[in-house]
Amino acid sequence: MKKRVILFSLVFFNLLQFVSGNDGLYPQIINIQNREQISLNGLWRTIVDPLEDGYYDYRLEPKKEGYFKDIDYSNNRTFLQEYNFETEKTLYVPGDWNTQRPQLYYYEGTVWYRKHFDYTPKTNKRAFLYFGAVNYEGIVYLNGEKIGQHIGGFTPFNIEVTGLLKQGKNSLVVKADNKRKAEAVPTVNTDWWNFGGITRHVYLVETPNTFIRDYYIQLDKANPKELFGWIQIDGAQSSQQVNIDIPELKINKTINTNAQGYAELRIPAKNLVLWTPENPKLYEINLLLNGERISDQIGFRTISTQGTDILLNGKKVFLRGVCIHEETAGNSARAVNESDALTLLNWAKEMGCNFVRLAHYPHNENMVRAAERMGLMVWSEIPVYWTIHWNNPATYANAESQLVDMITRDKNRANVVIWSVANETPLSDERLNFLSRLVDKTREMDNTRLVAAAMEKEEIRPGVMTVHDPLSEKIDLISFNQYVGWYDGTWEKCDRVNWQFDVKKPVFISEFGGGALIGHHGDRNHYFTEEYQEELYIRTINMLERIPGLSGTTPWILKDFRSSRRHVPDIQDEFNRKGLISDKGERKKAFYIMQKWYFDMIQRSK
Ligand code: GCB
Repeated sequence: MKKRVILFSLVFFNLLQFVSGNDGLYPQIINIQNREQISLNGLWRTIVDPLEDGYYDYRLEPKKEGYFKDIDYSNNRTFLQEYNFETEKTLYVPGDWNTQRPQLYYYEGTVWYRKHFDYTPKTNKRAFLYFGAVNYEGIVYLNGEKIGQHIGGFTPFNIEVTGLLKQGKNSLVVKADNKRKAEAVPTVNTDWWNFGGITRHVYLVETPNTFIRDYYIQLDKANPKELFGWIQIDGAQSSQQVNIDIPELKINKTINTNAQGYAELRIPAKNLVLWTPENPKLYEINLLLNGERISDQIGFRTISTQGTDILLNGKKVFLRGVCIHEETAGNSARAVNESDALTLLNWAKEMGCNFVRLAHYPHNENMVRAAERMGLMVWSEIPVYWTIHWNNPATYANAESQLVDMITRDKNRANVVIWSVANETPLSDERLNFLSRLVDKTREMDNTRLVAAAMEKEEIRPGVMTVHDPLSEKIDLISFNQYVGWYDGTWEKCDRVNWQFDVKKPVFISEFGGGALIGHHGDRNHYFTEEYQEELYIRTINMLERIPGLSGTTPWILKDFRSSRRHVPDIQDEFNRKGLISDKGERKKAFYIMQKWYFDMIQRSK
């Protein structure tokens, strides 16, 4: 990259931050788990503040003083203090507040979180606060001063705090606010629970003054015998040497960064074992700068399309998938840990999957990394969901900033094969313009993967379905959601429907299915019985097998999940019941239908 381009990207980063509502953030530092870090997870004191009172304390001058000052007057009996973190209730971080405290189950608004921690500033070290995610808006205060603000509930952010941390006790306050807003991404209406809080891990990360902040190491699609990419170091005033070491491949190469800390790399790689679902091979990669090492596990593969086929490493592959929300098995809270990820992903494996659609927002890094080790390919998505404000430049900047953060975090993961820019967005010129810009941005950042969106189907004549969406010209798949037999007729309609497509691209059904309450048995014509759902899956699969160019499917959805639009008492009880597995982990009858279909496919391909 030339100097001008680098300057442009920095200006662009700041501009994007500003328009999207972000403030004070530092460009993302990737691979956080393999850096020196101090955990700030655990119990935080919390003040629930529906009236947004905490912005100022009326007893103090100037008026801008507020809860974030974290002042403790409890020893001063003559001062009337109307808040006190010290004696407040706690919430666990990472986690949502809705499932931790019954009074907060429906709460949408502000909670002030406070953590004290000890620190000893070190010379020759820089320090950054890292938040895996705060839903939806996080405003961060250190020792009483605002240091940053982030918008978007599912992407990481960091703030440099070198020189701001004190010797001894430090006070960290986060105002987490999950109020829904019309112009936000997502907008006010979704079909998942609006879990609030500091929902992902928080760390204090220490780095050398000059450190490797970001890197991209992939297999070249055009020449799969070569690794290519770049390294971005941070804090250097002059050119530096970075050593790349991949012991198993006997690769050891030193490259020089330019004055902006950037270096491109291109390395021939012989005898590479490619990453596949059957053999999810990862290589240890060590990057060395001034004796400091950062390590990662990276796999290499290519993903492409040819006509109506999807090719993994040049070979046709059918994406046997399932959609997943980021919710724990058992109590349906926001999933955060690796063990949560392993339970969900093992269920997907049990069903015969080689692929998961992580709906409808970027899931936590544990999920993507665990899937990579288990041989599950991933569709990763931003929450551009249903009808958002297509004409609002701030809404666009917000969506783009979430996209950029998602790609930045996960661009080295071999299993991520599809970036998705949207879900079920009704057609209009403004929407096409908005989504096309997101597609272009995706390709500009990463041209090694496929780009998709979950589009919508159309019935052009009775029984003839297609997708007539100009977006299908821009993206790599004809990917769409369809609910024939649930929202569109009953299951017998599946027998009468045929599909045709004008565009010759791989067809991918990103959602289908219907609801059933576990243990609710009865006539297969009755909604919400396991028998209805089972019959719907049998008929849907017959219909899918008649689709020309079908290259993958992700039924909706692996597990029942919380949704405040699902009100039928004793059936839904605020759960979307389209899970193939109940919220308590019991397999429904339809689970075994999908499992058989996928395992038969595996057998046939042998
Ligand atoms: C959809 C949405 C998904 C919903 C699902 C449903 O089309 O993409 O978020 O949960 O339908 O159950 O209605």
